[in-house]
Amino acid sequence: MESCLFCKIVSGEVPARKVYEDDAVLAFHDINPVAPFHVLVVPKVHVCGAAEGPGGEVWGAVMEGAVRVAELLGVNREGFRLVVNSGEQAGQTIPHLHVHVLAGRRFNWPPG
Ligand code: IU
Repeated sequence: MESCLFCKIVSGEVPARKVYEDDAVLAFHDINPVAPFHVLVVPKVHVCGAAEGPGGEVWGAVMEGAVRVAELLGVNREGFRLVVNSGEQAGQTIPHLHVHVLAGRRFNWPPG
């Protein structure tokens, strides 16, 4: 999708600090990290968000990518949090599906 920021990062038009890439997903450091490790995993195809019903193939790819990122960051044993914000009330600001991989500190529950 031409106007989508994350599509532009996927295509290379907008630079990002890449962590992991495969045929289906790209993972890159969040520009405004809220934890010592904060990486976004996005599907290469444009999907607006979870509410669109991405389907098992896309979900599988982004969640497997997220776990792969945790392994690559070396935080898979100590613990990490995966977050998907869906819609304005939940805090979604970029309308391209993304999983936040957060790690490196203790997280509260319930989230704010
Ligand atoms: P959200 O769940 O839609 O709120 O997450 C969007 C994230 O995208 C948020 O954490 C931003 O810091 C991040 N981000 C980015 O990494 N690069 C950018 O150029 C922009 C936002 I704009």
